[in-house]
Amino acid sequence: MGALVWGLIGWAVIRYRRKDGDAPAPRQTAYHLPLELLYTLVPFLIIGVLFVYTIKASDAMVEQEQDPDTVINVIGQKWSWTFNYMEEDNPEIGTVAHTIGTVESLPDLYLPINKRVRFNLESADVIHSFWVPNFYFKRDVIPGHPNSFDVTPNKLGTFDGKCAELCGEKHAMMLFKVHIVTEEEYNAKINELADNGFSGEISLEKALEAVMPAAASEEHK
Ligand SMILES: [Cu+2]
Repeated sequence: MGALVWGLIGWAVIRYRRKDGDAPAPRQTAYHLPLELLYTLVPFLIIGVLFVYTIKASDAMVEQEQDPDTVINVIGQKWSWTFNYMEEDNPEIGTVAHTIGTVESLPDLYLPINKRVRFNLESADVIHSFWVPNFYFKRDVIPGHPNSFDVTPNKLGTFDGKCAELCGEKHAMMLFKVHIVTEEEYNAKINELADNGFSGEISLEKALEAVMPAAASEEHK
C-alpha cells in the first residue's frame, strides 16, 4: 500500500511538474458523482464484511461454558501470581490446592489437556493483565472487578505466561510457566501440591501477606 501511494505521488509530481509555459493540466474529475459514490461505498462494504467476521470471532473467543471441567482462581499481586486449583468436586483430587508465586520463585501453572478451563481473575492491589501469548488471549486483572474467561488447551508442552499491564517496579518479574499436561499428570501434580501443605484457597488478603508481609500488615493498621 505504501509503495503504491508513494509511487502514485512520485508519478504525479514528475508527470505534472512545472515546465516553463506548457505544464500539462491533469484531467479534472471533481464532482464525478459515480466515482465519488464508489470511493465511499467500497470502504463501507469492506469494513462491514470485516466487522461481521470480527464480531463472530470475538464472540466465540469469549464464550463461556455452563459447566467447565476445571476452575482456576487466579490472583495477581505485586509482583507475581497466585493460582488456586478449585478441585474440591474432582473425585481424583477432592480439595483446593494453590501455588503462590513471588519475584524470587516464579510460579508454575498446570493445566489438563483438552479440558475446558475457567479462569477467574482477581487482583489484590493494582491492575495486572493475565497473558499467555500462546492462547492468543489476555485479560485484565482489575481490583474490585473480577474477570473470567474459558480456554481449552489442546497442545502438550510448557509455555510462557506474563503480566501485560505495566503495574509497577517489578512488573517485568510477573512471569510464570504454563505446563499443559495429561489429565493423569495434572491430577498427580495437584494432589502433590495438596499433600505438601499447599491445600486450601488463598484469598486476596492472604496473597498480599504472602508476598509483602510488611506492607500488608501496614495497610491493615
Ligand atoms: Cu502485573
